[in-house]
Amino acid sequence: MYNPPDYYRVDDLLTDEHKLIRDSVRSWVERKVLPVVDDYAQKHKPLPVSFIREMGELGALGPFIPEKYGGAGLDHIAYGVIMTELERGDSAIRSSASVQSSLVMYPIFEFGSEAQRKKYLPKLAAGEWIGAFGLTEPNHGSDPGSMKTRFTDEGDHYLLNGSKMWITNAPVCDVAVVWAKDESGKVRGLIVERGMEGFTTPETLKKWSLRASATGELVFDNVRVPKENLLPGLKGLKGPLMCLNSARYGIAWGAVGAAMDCYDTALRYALERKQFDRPVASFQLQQKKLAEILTEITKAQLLAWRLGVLKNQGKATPAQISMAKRNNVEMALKTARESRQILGAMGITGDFPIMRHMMNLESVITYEGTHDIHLLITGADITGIPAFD
Ligand code: TGC
Ligand code: FAD
Repeated sequence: MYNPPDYYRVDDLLTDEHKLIRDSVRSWVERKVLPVVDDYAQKHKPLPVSFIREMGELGALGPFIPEKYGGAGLDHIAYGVIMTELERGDSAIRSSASVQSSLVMYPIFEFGSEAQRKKYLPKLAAGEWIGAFGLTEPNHGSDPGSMKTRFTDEGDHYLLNGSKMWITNAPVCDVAVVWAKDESGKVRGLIVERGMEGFTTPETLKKWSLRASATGELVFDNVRVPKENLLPGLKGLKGPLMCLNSARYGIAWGAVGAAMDCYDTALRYALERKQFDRPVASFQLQQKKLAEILTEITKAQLLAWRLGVLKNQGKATPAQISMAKRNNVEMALKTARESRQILGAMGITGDFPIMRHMMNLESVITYEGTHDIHLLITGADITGIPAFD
């Protein structure tokens, strides 16, 4: 039975409500995701879209959005706890929930009109509609400010042209929040709906990572977007970057879940597996691995929890979020690599989740800002000199 580590009793810092939502998401992941996820990943097939509706029923989509708009009205620690449990299942299911919650519902709530909130948020919260977030382009990843996707004002509608690449949920999305430049070169957010003429979403195949997640492109060929689909609340790159703060925060918690699953698997295996007539866990070299993994998971848990407290108080800075995303994802990737070694050859098979987590985490360390970019954000915060300009 899954026995996630909690060496410093972080559980004691959670409320009964946090624990209730944690238990219900954990139980859903164990019943629905774990029995099938390896098969979907091996076959490079996205998990069923029905899972998104089921996450809606659990209250795992937009948990921090007010109940008035279909959300659960929970705090940011609840959101973090949900992300930990989902990513313990697979980064693919956490990715779907991250995008829906932080990158689609959040901007519609934060920058949308009242009519947009009422039209989209309840359906997205219920998982009836699936959302995607289009910022990255084929030639503009770390530097989204140089994007080429543009729209022009045609009087009674906008005309959108360009393309986005590496977009989670793209092939299955009903709506996409798309970032594009207006005629004055300002970045604006547009809500594009499936079915609009000229809008297509080809799937990206041949991935060795996030194989159970639907990734694709968003292609806009003279798409007529109704004027009421422009997000009125904010102009400039700050808008999409604010969404990233919310998603990166969730990943800082999510990565801990993937690491806990690897650690729990490796510890149980090391205690059962015998070589030289002794459990593998009795060898000092393996104890060193386990002890160091547990230390790093504990530090990452505390970092995520403290960031959650700051976020609840409205005090978490983008640079603090970058530090936690960067640290915790690297911790999870290193944990997966070390845990995999503890299992020897068995570690490379789909009978255990470690290799799948390891491959997924190669995407997680790249998306939502690469490992390098987050270091540069910390560097800029310390020195006041942005190295990426
Ligand atoms: P820069 O000039 O620094 O900033 C432009 C304006 O934005 C403000 N700002 C922020 N505001 C809120 N939150 C943040 N994190 C912010 N960072 C910057 C800034 O103050 C400025 O405001 P103003 O009022 O002066 O206009 O922008 P830059 O062009 O120099 O770029 C900075 C940089 C490199 C840090 C940024 O562009 C960056 O973060 N690049 C990484 C791109 C990225 O993370 N892409 C993610 C795409 S989405 C994704 O990967 C989803 S995966 C989902 C999943 O499956 O889970
Ligand atoms: P590049 O920006 O080309 O970077 C290449 C290398 O150069 C990296 O190592 C980078 O760290 C380094 N580099 C770049 N600039 C600098 C610099 N100034 N100094 C030092 N080193 C630098 N995007 C979305 O908009 N929506 C999504 O839903 C989404 N989902 C994704 C799902 C998956 C599975 C993946 C893999 C990506 C997804 N992305 C999404 C895109 C992701 O955000 C980008 O891949 C990421 O921001 C990096 O951009 P890039 O791949 O173009 O790399």
